[in-house]
Amino acid sequence: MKLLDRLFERSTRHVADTTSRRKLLGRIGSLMVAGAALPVLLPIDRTSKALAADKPMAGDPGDPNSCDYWRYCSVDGFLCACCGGSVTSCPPGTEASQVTWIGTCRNPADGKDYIISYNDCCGKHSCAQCACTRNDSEEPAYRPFNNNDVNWCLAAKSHIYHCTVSIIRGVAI
Ligand code: ABN
Repeated sequence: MKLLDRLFERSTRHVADTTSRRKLLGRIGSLMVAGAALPVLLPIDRTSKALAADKPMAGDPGDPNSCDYWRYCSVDGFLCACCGGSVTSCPPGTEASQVTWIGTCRNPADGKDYIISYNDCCGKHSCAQCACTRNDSEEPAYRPFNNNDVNWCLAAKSHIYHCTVSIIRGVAI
């Protein structure tokens, strides 16, 4: 009986010593890695950060009130710069949509391609100033995932479309 007890105790201790601790440490490690990765991987709203970071740049040629301005290469809508806002900020009383159209535009100053999001500003009736439909890379409406003729305010609190901002999200490589 004593022998059986000893055998059982030894094997239990072995399992406790090796498996559980390792597993626990492994789990803690995984949690720490996952915790660090979450803010990067989750679709967290970073619009305000991007808006704040997108200050006028050196080497940013062109007129933001004109459809020809380089950042507008894939825009479809009224320019917020002509509506009491700016290239990157919605006019007072409106709110940026979080779901957007994304384009890639070349900055003629440095020859680099930039990823631009075209957020619609919502909550006031249509601005109706500086209507631009450049739509580089856009495809017809029967290919909806590649079509820009969409009111992105449908995903915002107010569905009423006012104008569109163009925010640099990064360099395309
Ligand atoms: N994304 C601008 C827009 C708004 C309403 C309808 C068409 C396009």
